[in-house]
Amino acid sequence: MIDLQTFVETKYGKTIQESSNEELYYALLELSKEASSAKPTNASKKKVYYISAEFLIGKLLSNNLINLGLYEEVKTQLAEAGKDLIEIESMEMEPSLGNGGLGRLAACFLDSIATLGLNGDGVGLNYHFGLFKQVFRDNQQFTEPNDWITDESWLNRSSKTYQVPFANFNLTSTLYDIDVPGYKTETKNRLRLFDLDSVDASIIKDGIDFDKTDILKNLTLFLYPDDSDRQGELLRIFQQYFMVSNAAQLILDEALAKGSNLHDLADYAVIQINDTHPSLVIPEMIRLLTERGIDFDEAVTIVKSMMAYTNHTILAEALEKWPLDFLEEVVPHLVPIIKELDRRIKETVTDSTTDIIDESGRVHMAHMDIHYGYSVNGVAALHTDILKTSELKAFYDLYPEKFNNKTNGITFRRWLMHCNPRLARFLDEILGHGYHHDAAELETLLDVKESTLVKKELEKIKTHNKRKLQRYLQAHQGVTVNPDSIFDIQIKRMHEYKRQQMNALYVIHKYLDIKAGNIPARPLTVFFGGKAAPAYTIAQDIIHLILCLSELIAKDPEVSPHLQVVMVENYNVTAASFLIPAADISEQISLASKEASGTGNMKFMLNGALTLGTEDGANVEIHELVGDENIYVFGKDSQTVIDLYANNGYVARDFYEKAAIKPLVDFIVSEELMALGSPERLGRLHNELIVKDWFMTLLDLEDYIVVKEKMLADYEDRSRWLDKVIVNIAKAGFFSSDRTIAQYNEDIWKLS
Ligand code: 26V
Repeated sequence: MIDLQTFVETKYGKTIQESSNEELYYALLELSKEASSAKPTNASKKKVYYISAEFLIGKLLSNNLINLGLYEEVKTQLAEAGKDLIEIESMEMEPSLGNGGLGRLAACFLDSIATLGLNGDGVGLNYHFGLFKQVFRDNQQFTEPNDWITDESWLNRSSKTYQVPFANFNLTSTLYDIDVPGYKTETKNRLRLFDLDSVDASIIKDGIDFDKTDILKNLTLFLYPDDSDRQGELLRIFQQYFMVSNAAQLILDEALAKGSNLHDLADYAVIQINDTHPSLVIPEMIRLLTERGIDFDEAVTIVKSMMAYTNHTILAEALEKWPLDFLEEVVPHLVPIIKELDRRIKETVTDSTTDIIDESGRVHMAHMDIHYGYSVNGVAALHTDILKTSELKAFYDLYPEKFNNKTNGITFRRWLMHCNPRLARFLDEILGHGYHHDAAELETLLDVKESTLVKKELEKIKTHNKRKLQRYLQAHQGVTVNPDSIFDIQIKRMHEYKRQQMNALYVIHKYLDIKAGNIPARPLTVFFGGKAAPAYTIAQDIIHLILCLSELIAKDPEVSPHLQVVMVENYNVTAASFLIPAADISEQISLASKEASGTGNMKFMLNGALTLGTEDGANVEIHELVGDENIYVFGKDSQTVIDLYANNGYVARDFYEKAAIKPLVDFIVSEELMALGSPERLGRLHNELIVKDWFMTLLDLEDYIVVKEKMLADYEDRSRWLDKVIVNIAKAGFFSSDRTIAQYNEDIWKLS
């Protein structure tokens, strides 16, 4: 039992009531840190190191209080003094140590690894300004540094430092730890973030620009600094090597301390390589082992038995290939090792498409991972199938035994208990607490499917969450939304394959329909949220279109009572935790075959939204679980899309010429929109959709509109809609990251 009153009085010499929200935040930060630092770390022999460029952890206060078992007490004691935990948590800065799904998955996994009592740490970098902060001006995205590190924070500076050798200098790292307490567990794990003391924010000019050559000052400033030029690419290599050299040294240290003789290193450590950003850990570990007296052949054997690789995307742009001469310039000591690893493959494998170093001298990081790791996994059933039969077929033919699927998951601590406490409490009332530790038990909700009382309560909870989102948006963006409207939400990184532009074309359809006198049964609010990479012009153009549509509609008194478009500024984990519980419609409309899994789709389902989606990624598994009745599926399937790419079979213009499509696309360059926006941006997007449309927006547009209209009509039968909601919540248990992590452990890590 904690006594918050005494704690606050000792710290500030005043009562809870007299303290400001900021003071209370810092008191709770200290209290939570004390509670987790009192927990021992897991002492078992073998440990997993989840190395990742991203950990999108979000604010930690509520989550840590939940996991430490302090949440209810703290909330009650604050409420007794007239204070609100949500407002107190709003004082916390959100770390932006990630970009999207890959980073958020890593954060969910850390929570589940700790909760299952497994021995495992995350290892990454402590970017001082993370990914950029997004601001909107003139209906466009601008980028600013996200200054998230405050004097007091979750970071604990440790005394560990390592020397990291580069071509022209050595760097000395500093290690920061963030404790990761599991949900009601005895032990804790940690997120280990390496940093460099000499990094200097004063070199940042004009938004997020800085001197890319000044490595001592820039190394850990930003996640994914612009790599559209040579200096930018070199900086990425500096960052990646700094991350993995530190990680490898830490792993060796910890194994030695536990009694490893290095020959048996694989009994002490397994490394999960999260996408290709950490792939240099393979040659680096070989280098460090040989430096410590292990001969090269044995070092290769050891490394081969401890590296496991996860692929998170089949998009060519994200499959990293570093020119050998770039590596020569930054980390020359790794080059002979990489060349030897490549030589050994070329000696035994005739298929040159699996080479590590290709004819143009580029090093394919994923190829190195697959040849020199013992496990390769995809992140949803369809994605793993596509890897085996298409993208990585040559590798699957070589090593079928290495390939396995691990369908992604989400932590229910954050994505139910924290973000939707009303729903969590209601589920506790009708189901008990069993599902907290075994999410599959959610399925017993099906027993009360017919209950009108349950439906009424779910309806009430949804309205409550819509109001909560309404207040959040009012406070943060000055936007007023209508909680009596249908909330239709698409939140994710901006990318053509995710097809936010298709949703925008739907908005145009709806706008024109209302203008033509077809008034919808109920108002619709379409929410978007997502950042566009600064060098990705078309993604910025799509944001521009959405913002222009938002303004056009808001200013049109004929349309605005029935339709609203909201582009949420600086979409992040905090915004997601307000948006997801308020959603009626979950937009998962990627071009089939392109979204490896998606995890937002799982969060929406758990929070009682229905999916409007293509047969892509984990949508396929959601569809299988809930059945045809309880999901809205449209569009061409992945095989059709793969064949279209193979045969060059898609011609955007043929679709554009259709009577139902042309007016929608042409509206992008209509007088109305051009008056609000940039003719250059709108014109470029319009042209792109007609002459290229690489991600086949127009292919599925008509089907999308038909199915979305059906969905909106179905919404009006509240009882049947709520039947579907119940099935979705009940079946969401499969997507708990506790299940995913149990499978990683069972099949790959094999920790005790
Ligand atoms: C993307 C970008 C784009 C901006 C510039 C830098 C950069 C670096 C890497 C990437 C690759 C991101 C890979 C990724 O986030 N994949 C997502 O992983 C999720 C978790 O497995 C999965 O649910 C999503 O479908 C997949 O897109």
